[in-house]
Amino acid sequence: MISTRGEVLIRHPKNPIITIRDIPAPVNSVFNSGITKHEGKYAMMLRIEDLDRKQHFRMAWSENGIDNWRIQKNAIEFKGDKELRDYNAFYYDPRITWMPEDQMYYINFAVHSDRLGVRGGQARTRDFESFEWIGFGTTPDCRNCVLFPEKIDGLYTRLDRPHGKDGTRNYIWLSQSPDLVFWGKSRFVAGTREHWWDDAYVGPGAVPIKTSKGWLNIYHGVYRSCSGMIYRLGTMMLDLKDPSKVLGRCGGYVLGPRESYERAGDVPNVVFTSGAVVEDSGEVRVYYGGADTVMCVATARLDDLIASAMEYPG
Ligand code: M1P
Repeated sequence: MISTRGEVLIRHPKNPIITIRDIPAPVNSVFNSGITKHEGKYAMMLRIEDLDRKQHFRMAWSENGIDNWRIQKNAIEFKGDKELRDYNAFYYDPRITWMPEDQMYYINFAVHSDRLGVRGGQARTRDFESFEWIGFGTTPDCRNCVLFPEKIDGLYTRLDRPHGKDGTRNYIWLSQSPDLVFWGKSRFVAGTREHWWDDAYVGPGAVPIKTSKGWLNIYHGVYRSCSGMIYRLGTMMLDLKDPSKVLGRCGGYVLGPRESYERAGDVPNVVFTSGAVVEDSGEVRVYYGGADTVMCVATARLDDLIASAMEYPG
């Protein structure tokens, strides 16, 4: 195994924890899946790419969040999804936010139409048995929408990542809504850093984690190398009352592609997170896709992630 010295996140020795061999159907890949805990079990919403390159979501359940995943046979269907179907799109990168005040899990995901562009899709569930389409939360082109787990100033609040038609200005923004229908109060949060590991794109990753120092945002940053993009994970700390304000940001990345399952796959050199679980012990498990092909997990102490996010002042 290659040394992880210098990275805050430590890979689990059982990585990759889910591959296509675990899926009870012929599929191309399983990666960038959402994660939460429900009734004491780890609930993962798998992003699966089929052999024809269509995508679907499926639930997977595990007692320990590492192995023995029970994978649902059928693709998730969203009730009332005519608007989604009419968009003639494929969808991907689900993020799951538990919102205690609504007693509801919200699911944010990217909805991509070749003709019209990519938008933020929104759905909800209470039990992971029936799912309801809420509606689009953005116009094109915007993805990587992640809902905070509580309202801020009485408003639903999300991070997202609009981008220019030419693939530029891939920056993290924040928007708020009274009802998940009307979104506004949009503010810039953080951009790329020239000549750093996150110099080409940045995008929100896991659902923000509330800490004593602020909202911990585990994000992905992309470096444009001579032989293609390299996707890595970093941390930043956002103000609790106004999360558009960056209090701190990591210097070095906290996880980058090093192992073969991160280096080789459909898209090489990618680690990409759509969710993390904070354990009572103070450990954070960051679930991530490797090379757009497999699912993996890496862990760190919450305190160490907080320290990394405060390395440079915002
Ligand atoms: O192929 C790498 C990643 O490319 C996209 O990332 P971003 O949203 O930053 O442009 C997404 O399609 C993501 O799923 C994928 O892992």
